[in-house]
Amino acid sequence: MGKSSKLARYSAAGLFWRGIRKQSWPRVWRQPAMKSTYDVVIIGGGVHGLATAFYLASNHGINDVAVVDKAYLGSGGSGRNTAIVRSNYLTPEGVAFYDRSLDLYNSMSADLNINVMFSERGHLTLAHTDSALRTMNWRAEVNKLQDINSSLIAPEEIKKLAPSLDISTDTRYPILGALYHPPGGTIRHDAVVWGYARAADSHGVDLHQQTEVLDILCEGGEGPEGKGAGGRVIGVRTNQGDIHAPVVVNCTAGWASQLSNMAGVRLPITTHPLQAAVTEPTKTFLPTVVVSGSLHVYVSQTDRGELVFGASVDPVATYDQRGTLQFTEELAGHVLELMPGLSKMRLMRQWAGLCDMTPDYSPVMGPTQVDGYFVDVGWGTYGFKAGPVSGEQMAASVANNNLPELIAPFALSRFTEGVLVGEKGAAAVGH
Ligand code: PYC
Repeated sequence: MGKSSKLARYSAAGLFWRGIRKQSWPRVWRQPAMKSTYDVVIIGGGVHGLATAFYLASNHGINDVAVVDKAYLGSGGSGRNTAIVRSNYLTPEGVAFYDRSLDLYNSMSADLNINVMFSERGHLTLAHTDSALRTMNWRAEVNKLQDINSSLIAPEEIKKLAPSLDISTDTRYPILGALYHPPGGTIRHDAVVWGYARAADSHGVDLHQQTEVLDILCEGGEGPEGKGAGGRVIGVRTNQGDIHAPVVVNCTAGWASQLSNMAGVRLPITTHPLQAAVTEPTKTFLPTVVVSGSLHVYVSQTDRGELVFGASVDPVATYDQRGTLQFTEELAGHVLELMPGLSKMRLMRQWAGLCDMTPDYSPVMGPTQVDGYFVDVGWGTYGFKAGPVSGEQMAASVANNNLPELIAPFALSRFTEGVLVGEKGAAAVGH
């Protein structure tokens, strides 16, 4: 297609006429037939899986790659999160890792040629108790040592940044201070999925939706069917047929441990739903992201004016993704303690996603005891913000069959070696 007709096809006017004439839209990525063999199969078509595919192709020249997803791209955690990004973690390992992700998010619109609507609006984590203040101070010091812009601020400064917060001292949970992290913010999560999908596709990666993995095929392992330690992966069985591949990467959230069992690799994960909700749109009045651990709530306002709320994970481990009235009631009560002026706002809808929680609130990444089987799992409530760096590092791990320095602390072996990366004090809200 010539340059001018391509322009006509994608220009605003071109798209407008296409819309009103009800012409079909150009496909953003191909729908290739599934081959029986690939060099690498990635399970999970969310940000992590797509980013891993993209960096495998773009950084390492490995493009005989299939990404398979049992539903549609971005249908799991990537489309259900509250789109918050930040790097103000508690452990030096966590800070370095999430900071690299923020770097990649910062240049993503240019790198992937798609507007991901990164809004670097600042991030406030409120402290309502002396012990929370101590933790925020601790985080601020760890952050500063790694050159992360993060500091403890007093209620008066908080009020300037988020005027709708009630900073009076006679509330049940008075606001005593906050960890302020100016580089934090929000990003349009769907755009991130679409950007990576389109970029991976343009490098020759095959994206297969509606393709569910039913088994991971192995040989030589000590367990039944050649699975488990000492074995090697030889492919996957899907509802669309078998794929032979010497490398399989598990980039799933929600069912990560069940899939891993298919390779005979047990993961220390329990799965809990996390619920979120959105209000009707209003004028912009909340310029930052606000998180309260004690009140189990975080909130930001979208460019459309809606408030997006999230909570802690539900207390019971389950794969059920239904919303509950208990969540809505608790959320409303807690939000009104923080911002009493919102009492007339209406909630429009709520949803849930699945969070794979590990004992130390850090992910599990890299090779496993089954040769060729890699994991990028255990993403708890922090998976979206880690998508780019995970893709970059997992691609390097697969390409070089090693554990890159940035993700070495998150190896599965840490649970047997007892070297945990305790991130609970910085993992979103009190869980
Ligand atoms: O860790 O920043 C976070 C977060 C936000 C929403 C869920 N987790």
